[in-house]
Amino acid sequence: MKSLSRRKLLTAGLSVAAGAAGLAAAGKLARRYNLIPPDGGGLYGPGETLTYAAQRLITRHSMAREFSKSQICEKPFRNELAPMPDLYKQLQANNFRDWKLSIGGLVSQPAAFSLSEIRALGMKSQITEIACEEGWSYIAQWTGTPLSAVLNQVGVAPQARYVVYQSIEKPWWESIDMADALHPQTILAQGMNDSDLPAGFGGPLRLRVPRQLGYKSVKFISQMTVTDSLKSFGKGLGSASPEAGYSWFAGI
Ligand SMILES: Nc1nc2c(c(=O)[nH]1)N[C@H]1C(S)=C(S)[C@@H](COP(=O)(O)O)O[C@H]1N2
Ligand SMILES: [Mo]
Repeated sequence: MKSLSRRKLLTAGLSVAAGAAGLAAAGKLARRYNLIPPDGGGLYGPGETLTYAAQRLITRHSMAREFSKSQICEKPFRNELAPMPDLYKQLQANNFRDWKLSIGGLVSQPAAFSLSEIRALGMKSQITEIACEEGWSYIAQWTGTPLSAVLNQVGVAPQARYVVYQSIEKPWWESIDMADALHPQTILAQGMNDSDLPAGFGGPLRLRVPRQLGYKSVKFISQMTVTDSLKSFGKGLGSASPEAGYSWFAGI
C-alpha cells in the first residue's frame, strides 16, 4: 500500500510538473528517482524521459497481452535481412551445436551457455504480438527460456541497471532496464509456432521483449553484458535505435 500510494504521488507529480512548470521540472523529478533513459539528453530528451518515467511508475509490473492459438498469424511478416556473416553460416552448417550466449559485466560468474544449456533452465511459451515501428505486426507463439532464469545463473550484482544484448549480425544491439530484463514475458526464444525458430526470424536465439516495439526483439543473440551505465556502449545513448533516431525505450 505504501509503495502504491507513493507511486501514485510520483506519477501525479510528474504530470503536474510537466504541465505547470514544463518538462524541465518533470526531468528533475525523474532524475531524482533514477528514471532518466539513456537517450534522455538532446532535443527529444525531455519527452523520452517523461514517457519512460511515467511508464515505469504506472505499468512496471504489467503484462503484454497474450492471445489464443486461433489468433496466430498464418503468414507472419518478417523483416528483410541483410546477408548473414560467415560466422553465422559456419554455426548454422553444424546445426548451431556450437552456438554460445556469453554473459558478462556486473555478474558474479560470467558464463557462456550453449542452446541446450539455456533450454535446461526451463522453457515457456507465449502467444504475443510483435509490432514494428513501421506499422505492421503479427501474432505468433514463441517458446524459450525466461531471461531472468539465465541472469539468475550468472548472479546479477545489486547495482545492475541494464542488460545490453548483441546480435551476431552487426550492427544490431539493444539494451533494456532490469524491470524488463527480469519481466516474466522477456524470453530467449528458440522456438516459434511449435517448431525451431527459423533463421529468418532470428534462429537459433532471439530475445523476445513483448512489452516493447519489434526492434527491441533482436535476432541471433550471442552476447550480453550486465551494466550500471550505458555510457560506454556505442554512442552512449543506450542502443543502436537512438543512434538511428528511434527511442531507446519503445514501450507498448
Ligand atoms: N538481428 C536483427 N534483429 C532484428 C532486426 C534485424 O534486422 N536484425 N529487425 C528488428 C526489427 S526493426 C523488427 S520490427 C523485428 C522484426 O521481426 P520479424 O522479422 O520477426 O517480423 O525484428 C527486430 N530484430
Ligand atoms: Mo521494425
